[in-house]
Amino acid sequence: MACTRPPSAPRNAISNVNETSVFLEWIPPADTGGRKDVSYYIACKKCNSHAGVCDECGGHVRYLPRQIGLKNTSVMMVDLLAHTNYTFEIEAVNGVSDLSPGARQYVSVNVTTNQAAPSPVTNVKKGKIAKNSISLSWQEPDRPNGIILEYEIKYFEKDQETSYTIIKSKETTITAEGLKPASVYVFQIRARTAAGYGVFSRRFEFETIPVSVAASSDQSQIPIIAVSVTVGVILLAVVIGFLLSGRRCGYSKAKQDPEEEKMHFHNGHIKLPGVRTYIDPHTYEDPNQAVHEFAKEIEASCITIERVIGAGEFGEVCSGRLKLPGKRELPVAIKTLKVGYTEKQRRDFLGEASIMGQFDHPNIIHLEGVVTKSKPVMIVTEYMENGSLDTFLKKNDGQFTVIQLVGMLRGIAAGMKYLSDMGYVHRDLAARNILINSNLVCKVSDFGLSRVLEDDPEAAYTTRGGKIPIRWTAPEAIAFRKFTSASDVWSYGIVMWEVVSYGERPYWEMTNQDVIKAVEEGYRLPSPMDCPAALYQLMLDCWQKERNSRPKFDEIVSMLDKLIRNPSSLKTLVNASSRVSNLLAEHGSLGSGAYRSVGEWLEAIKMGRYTEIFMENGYSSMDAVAQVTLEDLRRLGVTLVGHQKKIMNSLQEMKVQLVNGMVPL
Ligand code: ACK
Repeated sequence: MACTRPPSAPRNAISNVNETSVFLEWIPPADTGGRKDVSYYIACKKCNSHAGVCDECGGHVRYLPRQIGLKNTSVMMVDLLAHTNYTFEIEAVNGVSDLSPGARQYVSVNVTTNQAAPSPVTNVKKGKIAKNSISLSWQEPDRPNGIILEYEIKYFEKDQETSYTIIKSKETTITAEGLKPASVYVFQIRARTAAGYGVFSRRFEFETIPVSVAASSDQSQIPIIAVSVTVGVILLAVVIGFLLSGRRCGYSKAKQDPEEEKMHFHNGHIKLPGVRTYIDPHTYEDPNQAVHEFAKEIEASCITIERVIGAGEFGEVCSGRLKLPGKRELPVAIKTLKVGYTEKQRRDFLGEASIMGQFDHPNIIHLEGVVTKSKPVMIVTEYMENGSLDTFLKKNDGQFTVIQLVGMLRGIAAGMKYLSDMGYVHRDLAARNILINSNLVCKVSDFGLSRVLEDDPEAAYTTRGGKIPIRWTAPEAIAFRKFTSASDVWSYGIVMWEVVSYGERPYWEMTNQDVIKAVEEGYRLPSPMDCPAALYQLMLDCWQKERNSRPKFDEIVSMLDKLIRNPSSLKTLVNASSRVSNLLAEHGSLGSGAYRSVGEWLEAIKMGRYTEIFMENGYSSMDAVAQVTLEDLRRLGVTLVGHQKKIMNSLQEMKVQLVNGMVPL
């Protein structure tokens, strides 16, 4: 038998970061070393981007399914640190690798993890316990994964879980008051960062002391019997009040720390309002006050403008650098307000900063601050290297794996979940309003009030006078301006379609009126080419007519997380021949359409080179062409993906127009 050798390095490794998890995928080495026992080993290094040094990751990182001896060409690393640079080296090894003196053959991938929710609080201690109160203290979670904004403490009487109380606190101590004497209470604590809540801690049980002990331990001079009578009377009054009001649980006005908010729940019927709610800057009498409440004033001398990157409604958008005293220099995007603005324009321009400044989430564009004390007035945000998502995808048509596309969609959904939790309705969610950075992290941008729609070239006036980006907007928002998080979910479905079709224009060149009509009649966009069935189903769910039946953003995030964790679930693609069927409830005939012959049609889309092949294979009429599937195209020798797309999309477009009676003559 010939000598064998170690394999070459794995190829085309790609990564997908989800908070503090990283998914890696690669393809096998070109050379297996003449052996069949190739497996993979993952080396993990944690790198300091400033010092340029890397250390081994240590034992806290978990590898799914394993770190050594991987047979599959993918792996997931979980429990990484947040906001940290990692280098993963994927090495292919076989039975003779250990015997070889040669250098290791690996491919390396650099990633930066995102902010994540904190790990659970593990260490909770009881403090002072009285008959009606329990004090607790705890330590910050082992992995805060960011700045802890607050803690949520949930407690209830043991075995009475359906009636619980929630206290919020910025401190690591609280006192729960208004408790029953001699009763066991169960406490659970969780921490929140900008990335959301971590999971609750395990249950900690503490018991209030009985009245008699409390009385003696307080060295009260009042006889125990008197205390008991008083307690009895109070309890009786409480019970009567309780029966009269017909309520079993209500808002408690227990004495509390001003930092704490406290709410009672019963059977989950009282909804916890958003942890923080978005405040409409319009509610401020003086808009300047709103800006300075939510945005930091930056000295113009800290900003260096480098180049113009685009044009906004109010002036140029530039890239540049921000160097605040004592901080690292940052690349930033700078939106400027052009000279000669009116007071209303200034207010509307800065309105966006007043909104953006209220948000703090890894998938929402981050506001660094504003310049209002000198001219030009500027809004400074983090810099997103790859610009707007729609342009970026068009430029990189077909270049990403499905997992990467789902990663982008997951980010957008997480940002939207955050906004909907804050009570903010975006109204103009579209790929053109998403920015993407060099790590392919997508962030929702373009915030505003009426302005948002005024400066969107896609927005059109409706018969009722509003300006709406029709193709992205839910029917109820178009018809009677019912803009809600559910209408944002509809728009999210359109963004999913834009992403999977690499920036294709929704409904192609159909007119707005035809889009409204088709959607009203129950037609929906067909699946993009090569779209996983699970993703198209999610799009259709987002486009349910009944808005309450659409999924919520948290459900969308969980669904996408599941797909990312189980990539094989993305392997089933929408059947090519059924792609257009839901737009084509009643098939018309393409024969009566815009083109008189197959040749004319193929010439029109610059695919004339295939005319002969089509004719020779029986696709000699437009009606026959209507049945062509992607598999047929491949069989006919149309192997270039770009050509396949051109032909399939043109067919779809003709069918869509047909459905709406809009075939151009
Ligand atoms: O597609 P683009 O390059 O990305 O062109 C538009 C242009 O400015 C006008 O909006 C780009 N842009 C806007 N905000 C940012 C940002 N924070 N980082 C990078 N580019 C941005 C956008």
